[in-house]
Amino acid sequence: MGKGIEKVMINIREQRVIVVGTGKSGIGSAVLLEKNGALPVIYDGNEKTDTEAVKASLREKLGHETAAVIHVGVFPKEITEGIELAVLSPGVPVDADFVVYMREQGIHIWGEVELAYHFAKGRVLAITGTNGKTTTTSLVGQIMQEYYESVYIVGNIGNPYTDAAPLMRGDTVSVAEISSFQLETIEEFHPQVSAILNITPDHLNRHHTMENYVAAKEAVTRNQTKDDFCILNYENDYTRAFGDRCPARVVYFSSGQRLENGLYCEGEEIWLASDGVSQRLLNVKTDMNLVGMCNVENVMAAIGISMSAGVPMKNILATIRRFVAVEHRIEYVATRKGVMYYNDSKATNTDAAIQGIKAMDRPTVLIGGGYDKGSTYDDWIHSFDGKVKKLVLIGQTRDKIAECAVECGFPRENILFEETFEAALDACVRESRHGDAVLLSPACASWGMFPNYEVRGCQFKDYVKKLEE
Ligand code: UMA
Repeated sequence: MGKGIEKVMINIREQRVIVVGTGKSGIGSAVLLEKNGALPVIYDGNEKTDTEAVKASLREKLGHETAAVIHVGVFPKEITEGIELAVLSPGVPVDADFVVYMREQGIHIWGEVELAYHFAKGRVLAITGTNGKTTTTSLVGQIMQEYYESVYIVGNIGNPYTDAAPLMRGDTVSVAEISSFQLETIEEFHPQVSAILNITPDHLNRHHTMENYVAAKEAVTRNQTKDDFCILNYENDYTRAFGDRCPARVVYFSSGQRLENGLYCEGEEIWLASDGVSQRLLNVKTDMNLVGMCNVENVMAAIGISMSAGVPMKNILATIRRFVAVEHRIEYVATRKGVMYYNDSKATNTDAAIQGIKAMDRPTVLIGGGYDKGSTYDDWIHSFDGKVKKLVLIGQTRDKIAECAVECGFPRENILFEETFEAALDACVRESRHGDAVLLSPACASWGMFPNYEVRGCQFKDYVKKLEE
């Protein structure tokens, strides 16, 4: 892996800089700007934004009152006067009217990641892809933390890059989960190692076309050179094809075939091949605590990233053996009376829930249902693949899912409707037998029954842990 890149510093001292959004990224950006002598002019389109709460967050992070000015509601065009730079939160569409207006005024538009990058030090490993980003980022983060001294895990994973940037040193390694939203507003962001895990249709309401979405993902490599690495999935059409155009050195991984060069999984083993000579690395059943082919891919990607970042293979493999699933993502909870319980509460949409059920290798009692986001469930039901012996439904979407399941050929008599989460869990215990799995992977948001998916997952785990051995 090459050295960290020398960056051209921008002069923001005593300059007014617009910050859009008052979520994590907006607060992080405003604090970083103010600490570096700029005067943030914060704008949030939500007229209900609690400006006092925003000021309190800024005060807490700055250690003194903020000098920032906050505007909410309709965009006040007059604030753009004399402004040269605006920093967008990732949730702000780049084609929003006020963003287009700012661009027309000659204002330079950066995302929060680009701003952080200008103040960050050391090397960056950037992980993107439609699915698997968080698990791969967490695993790579742990591998780096166990080998290097100064490591930050930042980005879409929930830790704004701007929060960590001022703490970084020349020898820092940043492991960054980067979304397509964040990649739309980068300019000089230059990871020494990047990874695109997979690309399947997602966020099309924001990006409008698949072409734009793919281009946003590929942008993670925009500033890379042949001194850098890019880890790509050989089994995904988009990422495989991108290998030919990628400006960095490509390391492929494959869950479907033997590669001449790269990482691949054959049977239960992961191998590393170099010019056709393969070295066995680990067994996916006995050396990993993660289940499912999606996680085998995440582990292969993590190996590719970590090797490229200079970590010796024996250290990489030792961390993989210790690593346990990210909480609420196909997380193994416990075995009770021969039944394995898995918490996949994070599966708040059908795509994620498909990964959850695919990861099961035994008859499964599945808990589904929750808040209605207007989703369709056919693809999820089809992915059951004969493994779901009982479907226990809860929440607002119960009837809609049941109707769809029956239309897709799932036997009506194997569907149970429950009023409460507790009743659903009781039903799972009743319906499962030695050798089965019970999986909470609802394909729906938790709202209506829980404040968030974390609470739903924790209640599931508490219940399971109290069951008799
Ligand atoms: N806002 C506007 N105008 C708009 C849109 C939003 O003013 O047109 C304001 C909102 O009123 C709100 C603020 O912007 O006050 C919210 O900004 P945000 O949506 O960018 O949210 P943050 O709290 O800054 O969190 C963001 C990421 N959110 C999104 O990309 C939507 C978080 O990823 C990320 O963890 C965080 O920065 C730190 O980097 C979340 C996410 O859902 C987990 N990501 C998507 C995903 O994973 O699928 C991409």
